Amino acid sequence: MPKIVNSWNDFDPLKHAIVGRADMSVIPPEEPATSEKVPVDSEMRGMWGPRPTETVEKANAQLDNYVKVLEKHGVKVDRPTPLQWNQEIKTPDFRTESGMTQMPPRDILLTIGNEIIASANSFRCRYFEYLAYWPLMNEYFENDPEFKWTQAPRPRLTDKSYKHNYYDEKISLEERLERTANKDFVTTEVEPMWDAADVMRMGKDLFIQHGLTTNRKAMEWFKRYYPDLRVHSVNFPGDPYPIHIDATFVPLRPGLIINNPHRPLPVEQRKIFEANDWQIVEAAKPAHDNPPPLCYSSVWLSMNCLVLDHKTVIVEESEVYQAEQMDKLGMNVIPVPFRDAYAFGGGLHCATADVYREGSMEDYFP
Ligand code: DAV
Repeated sequence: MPKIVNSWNDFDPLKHAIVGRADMSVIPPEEPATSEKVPVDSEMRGMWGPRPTETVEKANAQLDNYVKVLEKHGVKVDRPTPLQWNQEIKTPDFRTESGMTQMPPRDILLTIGNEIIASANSFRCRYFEYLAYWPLMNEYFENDPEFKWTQAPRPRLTDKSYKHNYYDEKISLEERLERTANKDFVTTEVEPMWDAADVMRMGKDLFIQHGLTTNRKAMEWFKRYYPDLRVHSVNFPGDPYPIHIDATFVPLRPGLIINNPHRPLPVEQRKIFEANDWQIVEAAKPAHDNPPPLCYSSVWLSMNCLVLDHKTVIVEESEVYQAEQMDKLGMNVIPVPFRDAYAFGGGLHCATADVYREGSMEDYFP
């Protein structure tokens, strides 16, 4: 039987991926984790409910087009099975009014070698999001005898998992940045919590962002679960809402990373890259001053690109500065329109999860 699942990084030749769907997406009500995340001046504060049908249709049209582009470039694409998210989510420990989406598989599924781990997300509304991927996981399980189908320990997400009154409408941007610098986030350390999009895979090394969606106990969990890998906790003090590493620190090929200039990796944490002759380049500025309507993410989705191989990258069509920089860095750029999908959970990288990339576990930082 064939090997279906294999991926050790974000740049080796991509052959098989999952692309999300926007169907039945809901703007979730505030909860201890998300109220901390929605910026005070965001139009989304206090608003929740099913996303307007027209926006879902537009997002799906761009997602479907993205799938066609990937297929044209030799990538097999699978899609999740949407669930009705506009219903109460309830466990013995908490209840919340609704779920969210199955648009960004990158937040939920972490592929490491022949294993796909479903994450331990800190948002209550995302508690059952993994179910949208279970039909695919089962299919891989039935057809690839080496595939390891894994679920990380489920967090309980009781009130003890969050700091209360952490957030207060009056808090200034300076205070937020100070908290980020002090690694003081809304989540507590009572249990491991992590989003898969906080993990940057680099062969033998995992660089994991400590921020609003991933805590220190998660780092400890990764260390024990993968004793043969090296786990590095990274943080980006310039980001007042540090959530997910893929609009902040994005590898393009072995030896080259683009870094959000507003969120530079601290000097101390650069050493491992410098010692191994990796280049960290400041990413080009975004082409837009604001994210599209009803979008959680920042304009830095400009750098949330999908690398198809060491020379080829997909960049959002309107992100002309990022495309130009990629070109200068020696990458062939494939432009794909995607802004209508941003509001559903992110950009071109967020919207995918790796199933198969060529290559094996390399040690890039010996
Ligand atoms: O800059 O808003 C978005 C990352 C989504 N996965 C940002 C981070």
